[in-house]
Parts: sequence; C-alpha cells; structure tokens
Amino acid sequence: MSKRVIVLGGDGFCGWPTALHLSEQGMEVAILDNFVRRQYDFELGCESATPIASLATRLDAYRERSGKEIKAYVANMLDAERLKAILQDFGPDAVVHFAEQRAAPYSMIDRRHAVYTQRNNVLGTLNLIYAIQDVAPDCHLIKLGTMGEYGTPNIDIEEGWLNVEHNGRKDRVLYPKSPGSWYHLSKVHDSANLEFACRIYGLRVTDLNQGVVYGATTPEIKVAQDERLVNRLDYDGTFGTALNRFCVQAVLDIPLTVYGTGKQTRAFINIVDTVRCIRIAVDNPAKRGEFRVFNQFTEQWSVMALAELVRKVGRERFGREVHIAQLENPRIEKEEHYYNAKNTELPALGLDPYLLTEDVVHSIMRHCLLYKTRCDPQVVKTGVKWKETDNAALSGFVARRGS
Ligand code: NAD
Ligand code: USQ
Repeated sequence: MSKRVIVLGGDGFCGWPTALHLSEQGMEVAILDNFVRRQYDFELGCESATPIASLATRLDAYRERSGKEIKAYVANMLDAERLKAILQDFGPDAVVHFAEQRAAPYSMIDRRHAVYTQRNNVLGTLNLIYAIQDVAPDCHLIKLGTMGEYGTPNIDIEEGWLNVEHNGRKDRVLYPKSPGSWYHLSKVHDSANLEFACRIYGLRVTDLNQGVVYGATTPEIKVAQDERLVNRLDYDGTFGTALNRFCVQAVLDIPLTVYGTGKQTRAFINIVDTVRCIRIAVDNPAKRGEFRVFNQFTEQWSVMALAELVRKVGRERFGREVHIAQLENPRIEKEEHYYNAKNTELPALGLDPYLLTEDVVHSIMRHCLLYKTRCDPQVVKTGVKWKETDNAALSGFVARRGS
C-alpha cells in the first residue's frame, strides 16, 4: 500500500516541488492551500520571477505528463472544522505542514502584519494538532520549522534538544531559542506547542528546522520541460531570500544587496535537498509521543561569501561584471558571531547532500536569465526596517518604494 501524504501549503515554493517528488515516489498525494501567498504579491506589488500557473493548471499539467492524480483542497488552516473534515476525507499517513506566512520582513512591516503572521502560523498549527488528534491520531506530522529559531548563539547549535547539567543535576531540555523576527518567533511558539502535544496526546511529530532554501527547480520539474509546472522564484525585498535574490540581481546588472558587513552566517539548503529531506522524514516516521527535531540544511555560508560566489560565476561564466553593494542593514541582527550548527540526523537517514558549487550557481543564474524580462528592478529594493514599527506608513507600498 502506498503512503497517503497531504502537503499543506502545496502551492508554495517548497510545497509544490515536494508534492511532485512524493507523487513521483509512488505516494498518494493531496495538496491543501488557500493561495494567500499569491495574495501577498498583490499586496506588495510584486510577483514571482517565473510565470507560475494556477494550481488547477499545474495539476492538469502533471496529470497529462505522469498519468498521476494529485488531489487539491482549497482551505484555510484557520478554518478548524474544514481542516478536520479534509483530514478525515483524505486519511493521511503523513501530513507535511508548509502552510505558514514565511517572510521575516513581512512580519516586521507593522503591528498588523506581526499579528497576522503569528495568528496565521500559531493558530493554524494549533488547529492542525487538534484535527490530527481528533481524526488521524496515528498519522505522522512533519512540520517545517526554521534554523532561525535558534538565532546565533555563542555555543554549538544542537538538533532541537540540549543536554544540560545545572547545580549538579542533568536534564534534556528544548534548545534555548533567540529568533530575530516575529515570523521566526511564530516558529518557536509552534515548536513549543508541538512538543506539548506529543507529551499530552501522544502525537508523532518531526520538526524540520530548515535553513534558507535556494534554487527553484527540482528533477521532477526539469525533466517534464513543461512551463505549467514551473516553481515560483521570489526576488523582491520582502519574500526574496539571499542567494536567489543575488542571482536575479546579477542577471539584472544590479549591485548585490549585502546587508551590513555580510559576515552574518546562515544555514543553507538547495530545494533539491528540501524535497529529499521530506521524503526521508515520511519514510522514517517519529514514534508515538516523540517530538523529533532535525536541522534541515546542508552547509553554512556567510552572506558575503555567497555574494562573492555569484560575482565570480557572473564574471567567469557569463562575462558580466557583478558589483556588490554593502547596504545599511535594515534588520537588527549580529553581523559577526559564532555559528556552528549540527546536521547529522538527516544524513544518518540517507541524505546525500547536493552542495553549492559554481556549477549550481551557474544553473540558477541561467534559470533567472530565462525570465529576466519579467523582473522589475524596483522590486529588488528592501523597504522593511526592523527598528520602524510602521513601515507601511513610511513607505506606502512597502516592497516597491523602500530605500
Ligand atoms: P511559501 O509562502 O512559498 O508557501 C507557503 C504556502 O502556504 C503558500 O502557498 C500559502 O498560500 C500557504 N498558506 C499560508 N498560510 C495558509 C493558511 N492559513 N491556510 C492555507 N494555506 C496557507 O513558503 P515556502 O518558502 O514554500 O515555505 C514553506 C515552509 O517552509 C514555511 O513554513 C517556511 O516557514 C518554511 N521554510 C522556508 C524556507 C525558505 O527559504 N523558503 C526556509 C526554512 C523554512
Ligand atoms: N540578506 C542580505 N541581503 C539580502 C537578503 C538577505 O544580506 O538581500 C541577509 C539577511 O540580513 C540575513 C540573511 O541574509 O542575515 C538571510 O536572510 P534571508 O532573507 O535570505 O532569509 P531569512 O529572512 O532568514 O528567511 C528565510 C526564509 C524563511 C526561513 C529562513 C531560514 O524566508 O522562511 O525560515 O530563511 S533561517 O534563516 O535559517 O531561519
């Protein structure tokens, strides 16, 4: 019997390629999404660099190409009754939960966006805990957390838990968290709620603390060569993330937007490995009552080292002179810090990391070049400053008119 997996947030950047990958692996897959990610683009006046088809068109295209069906449920995680009915209808062995507002800058725009983010993420996950407990108590919840939950502590980052000795006594406690945005905090709250649900209801949960994801294409999308399956690629100042933004900036001949010194170090993972990690988690469920945490990243990079890599590939492979702009950092974050995070659990279960090389940057930049004429240089600017409590009033249309 093939496993039944529902991908919550399956219309998004990580969710769509994950749904395709799991289906190609022979699993019965369904997607739940309310398309709010597409709505944020309307709000911010930007859109994916790639032309993303509607979910209905994506699923038709996939059916035509593979002969396989992915079921779609249009629903909001905040609608607890509908969420429960969907889980009852589909009967999942595993739930993969991507369905949250995921941009740190978006959560820092103003009070309204902070409240929206925490409400959407924390209450959505709480509804899910209850739905699973009510109608699918044995199913495995695979929840996307983030490496940013830990912040940048001056000690090694463990995988979710920390063994401590205090006043002569020992215990195993959840690793202390010090995140850097209201968004990252929403993930911390989720993790605490999920650990509680495992203890009280005996849920089985894998919390995947994922690093920054780069790239856009996975083998399932590439092989099909059908533009209706293309994944989204965000490059704007609110939802765009470091390396993908730099690749788009390089092809647009805009200086790369390194914030501050660029010595900030983060954990990174290619989208190709994101989908593999999810499959590994599905194939190796947590035990009943277990709150299991994996750090889902493959390598650590400083922001400046990424920019230097893009500059080198731009010059040597594309003959482009790529400039690096060191901008005043709009965020409040340490720019020089210790960073050493563990990531041994997923490789121990079989992850063979697909690492970042000049060839990988070359292929991302080639992908960006295909869609260069769709990209708006204005959208690259960042408008959200951590210290301002009302970015919306300051800059009007946040993403487009920032400094
Ligand atoms: P995304 O915004 O592209 O996708 C999230 C999807 O969830 C969207 O399609 C959105 O419409 C949907 N969604 C949001 N709230 C919903 C709700 N209330 N009801 C139904 N659907 C809802 O984000 P992504 O980049 O694919 O990230 C997926 C998950 O992975 C997020 O939880 C994010 O925090 C986490 N993550 C992402 C990255 C990254 O670099 N992209 C890194 C680490 C962790
Ligand atoms: N940065 C720049 N220039 C840019 C964009 C970012 O220097 O143009 C810097 C930021 O200041 C930060 C680092 O790059 O130090 C990472 O920022 P990011 O925007 O690439 O990623 P982040 O805000 O951390 O969020 C992204 C995803 C989020 C996920 C997180 C994983 O949007 O969903 O949770 O990566 S992690 O960073 O491990 O928490």
